[in-house]
Parts: sequence; C-alpha cells; structure tokens
Amino acid sequence: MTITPGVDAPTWPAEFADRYRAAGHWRGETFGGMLRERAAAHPDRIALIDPAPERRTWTYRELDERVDRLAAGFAARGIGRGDRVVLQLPNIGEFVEVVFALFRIGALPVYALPAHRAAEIGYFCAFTEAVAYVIPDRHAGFDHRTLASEIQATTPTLKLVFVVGDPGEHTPLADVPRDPDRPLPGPEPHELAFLQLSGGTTGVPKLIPRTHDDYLYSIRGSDEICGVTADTRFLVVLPAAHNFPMSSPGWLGALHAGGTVVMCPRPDPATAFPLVERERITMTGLVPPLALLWTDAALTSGHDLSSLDLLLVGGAKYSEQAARRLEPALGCRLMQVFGMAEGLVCYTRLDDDRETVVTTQGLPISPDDEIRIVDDTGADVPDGAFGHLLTRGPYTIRGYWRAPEHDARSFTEDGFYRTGDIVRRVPSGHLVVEGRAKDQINRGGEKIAPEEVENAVLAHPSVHDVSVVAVPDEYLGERTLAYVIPRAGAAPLKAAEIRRFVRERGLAAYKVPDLVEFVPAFPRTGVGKTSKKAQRSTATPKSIPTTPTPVRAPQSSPPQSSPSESDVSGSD
Ligand code: OOB
Repeated sequence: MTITPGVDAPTWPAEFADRYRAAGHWRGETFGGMLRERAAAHPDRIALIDPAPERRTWTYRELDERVDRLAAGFAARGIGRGDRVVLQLPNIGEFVEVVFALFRIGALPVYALPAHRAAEIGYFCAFTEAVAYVIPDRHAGFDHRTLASEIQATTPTLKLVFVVGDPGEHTPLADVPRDPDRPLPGPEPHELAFLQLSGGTTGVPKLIPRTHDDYLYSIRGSDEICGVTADTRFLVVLPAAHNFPMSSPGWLGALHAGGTVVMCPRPDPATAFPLVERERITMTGLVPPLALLWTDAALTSGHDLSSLDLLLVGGAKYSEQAARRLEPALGCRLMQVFGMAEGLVCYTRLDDDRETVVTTQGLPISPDDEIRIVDDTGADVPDGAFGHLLTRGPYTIRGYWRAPEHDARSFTEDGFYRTGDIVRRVPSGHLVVEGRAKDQINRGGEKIAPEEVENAVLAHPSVHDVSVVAVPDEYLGERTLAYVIPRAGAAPLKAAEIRRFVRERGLAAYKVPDLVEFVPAFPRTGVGKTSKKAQRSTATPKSIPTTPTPVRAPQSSPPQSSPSESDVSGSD
C-alpha cells in the first residue's frame, strides 16, 4: 500500500493515480480554488441562503470574502495545514463558511452529525487529536457548550471551541474573522480535504480520508449525471455533514455548478414545503422514510411544489411500491442513489425508463469504477446472480484514516473496498441492492454499528450479555432490537432502564435500542457463537410496537436477506 505523508492512510498506488490524472478525473483542483473561481466568474449570483430565523443570503463574492476572512482568523489562532477540526453544526450558513475556511487553510473538517453526543464527539476529538471544535450554542434542546467544556477537560489537544450564537465560556465564531494579511499556502490537490465518518460496523466509527482530487471528481460526475447547472436551487434537507447531501450532488455539487444552496433547518414537510415554494427549489435529496413522508404530505399540501424538478432518494433501500408513488405525488422526477461515504456512488440516469428508475439503485458515476460481485469464497458470481459487492476506483478510498487493522478486513489485497452490501447486476448494468452482509443496522438511512450499542449496554452492571439486531419496520426499513441476558442474581431489569443507560453513556439518540427483550440465552451457531441470523428471524411482530409516525406510511417490503448472506463480521 502507498502511504502519502500527511495523508495518514493508504492511498492510490502511483499507476492508478497516473491513470486517473491522464483520464482527466483528477484535475489538480482544490475546493478553496473552486470557490475562488466561481466567485470570479459570477460574483453577484446567490450562492447560499439560510432562511431561518431571518433570511440571510450570500453572493459568491460575499461567500468567498467571508471564507478568506474566517480562514485568516482561524490561522491567526494557530489552526494550520493538516490540523483536525471537529465540526458539529446544523444546517445553517455558517456550516458552509467554516468548511471552506478550513479547506483554504488545508485544515481538515471532521464531520460530526448534530445528533452525536459525548461518546461520539469525545472519541472524534481524542482519536483525531483535534485542535478545535465548532458548535451551535443550543440545538434541538441540547446545550453543546456544556458538552464542549466536558470534552475539553479530557482532551489535551482541544484548545479552541468556536460557538455560533451565545458562546458561554467559549469563543464566538463571529469574533474569529480578520483581514487576511498574507495569502495562505493552502493544500495540494492530492492531499486530504476532510475526514468523513463511516456508517460503521465496529465499536467506534472509522474515519474516511477524502482528497480534494478524488472528491471533486465525484462531484463533477454527480453534477453531470443529475443535470446540475447554475440554475439549480438545491435544498439541504438531510444533515449537511452527511456524504449524500454534501456531494450527491448535494450542496457542494450546487456550488460547483454555480447554483444556489438553501439550508433547510428541519426535514419535515411542514418546514420544507414552504421553503420549496418560496425559494423555488429545483432539487433535493431524501432518505426513504422522508421520501414516504413527503409523498404522503404532498397529496394534501396546499404548497406550490411545481419548481421541484428532481428528487434523489438513497441511503437505504427504497421500496419499489414507494418509488412508484413519488413522481405522481410530488410532480417531479425521481432518481435513486446508492452510495457510501467510502466512495462509490451509483445513480439511476435521467434518461432511464421508469421501470429501471423504480426497481434499481443505478449505475456507478465513473467508467473507471471497477465493480466485482463475488460469492463467500471471493469468486465472481455468474451474470445476474447476487453476491458481495467489491469496488475500486478514482474516488473510492484505499484505506481508513489511521486504522491498519480495519483496512486488512475491509479491503482486498489488490485494493477493492468490501462494501458489505449484497447486490446483483441487471443486464443494463444497473445494480440492485438485495441486502447486507455486514453487521450494521440501517435505521432509515442512519447507520448503526451493533457492536457500539452492545458495548454500551454491556457496561450495565446487571447485564450479562447483549446482542443487537435489526427488526423490519414499515416506516424506517429497520429498527434496533437489543436481546439482553440479565446477570444471575441481579435486580430485575426493565427495558426503559437499558434505554436510559445507553443514552446516559452519551450515545446519539438514534443508537438507543428501539426495543429491548430479556432472554435467558442466545441461539448459537455450530461453532458456539451468537447467531444473529437466528435472532433476526425470531424477532416476532409482538416485539414490534406500532411505529409512531406523523402520517400513515405505506407498506414497504422488509429488507431482504439473500441466500448467500453470511455475516462477514463473524457474528454468525
Ligand atoms: C450513504 O452513505 P453511508 O456511508 O452512510 O452508508 C453507505 C451504506 C451502503 O453501503 C449501503 O449499505 C447503504 O448505506 N445504502 C443503501 C442505499 N444507499 C446507501 N442501501 C440500499 N439502497 C440504497 N439506495 O448512505 C450514501 C452516500 C452517498 C450517497 C447516497 C447515500
């Protein structure tokens, strides 16, 4: 494996890098440079709109200038090239300013989600030796300043906390900008731009190192496939830190094309529909549960959604029945996306026939995306059969950041990423996602590593053992069920106590088990390991209470498991 200094992760061998440059995929551009060019080309176009609480707009010139001033301020406070900065902002204009300011310095944003709490943030700050943490004062009823103080007390590298809003004992972000007195050297295009979080199958999330060259290529490709132009008005509905709303084609795609990005503070139709109407939104991306909600709400909404041209749905399996209902209800075109923060992104195409759009998860972005579909032994399956998806290409990482032991499991010797997804390829080349072989739960697009939740539950003194599995859910696709064996002689346990315990361990709310069942023992495999497969199959409907959803969701097919499913994480 090739390790480039400053990258801290395996990267592409020289012959591949040369090939990707020769093909014109990697063009030697950086994100800082991209914004500069757009600002020079169309300074007065609106780049960014933050509609709440008062509507704020940024032209490309204003955004570029504010980014320069913020970058100069960060640099003056000692943030330098290669430094890590944990970023945990909701969908607000400052998100974009901070990211581009860090890009200009060559410092690396570490993209935390707004839902993350002490366990995740503490880990990101410690593992990445972050020098700074950027937060809102309060968001969704949670005071991020208190969390920041706690983490600072235990993380020696974390010298700076910047707050959007009332800073408390920390530094207001508004005090940071200053006039640039010297040009910043900036990063090289082959260097890292940021660290993205992996969905995760392991006890703690892995970090995904993406370079300017590779990420910009995926964005250019996405723009072309999705028809993003300077007239595109993209609504950021999902958390801006997630790879899907960031780059598929996302807010970076909209800015790359010279379009307009509109931040959406909450994803519900009551918040989003008035914004679609007022800001004449043309494009957005949703996870399947939200697409269901929007589809239903559109039928009775009095809002004018006629500007909406293209809606991308991905992040989890979108049922064919739900896909068929979307276009007529919302009056726009549907595109399915199957992607991963590690790289590979597949889209259905604008000129695909309707059947292909509703029944497949699309084709890879690049002709140089290499796809292998293999059986459990690693041999290629016959055409049309399903198997494990392996991929390698110009925007798929060759290894995680500082995690050689995970790399050995997650990548083949010749550099293919083991996606953990079970797919088949239809004659047109489109992939259909059939299921998953990795020990991961996909809760409406939010990925949960059972091991991370199990570790939290195991810390409870009255718990002898725990196994967390997915149960089908008509709205979210999957929810989490924790099977718990109480410790002999311990006081009787209640499900609510386990849930509270996990929350108090500082895990994000979406990782708290939806259901808890107490059992005397776990089913075992032939070699005596816990059989999650058996546990999944015995999750009975009685253990699945009605999902509290604001509207009645249509019946969607449960995630399929395929005959070749084997648990690559070794839990079966
Ligand atoms: C996106 O990225 P991640 O990193 O949160 O999750 C990746 C995993 C995939 O390996 C697959 O298991 C699942 O999410 N997934 C889908 C899917 N899209 C993602 N499973 C079934 N159908 C789909 N359409 O989720 C992501 C990144 C970029 C664009 C879109 C999604």
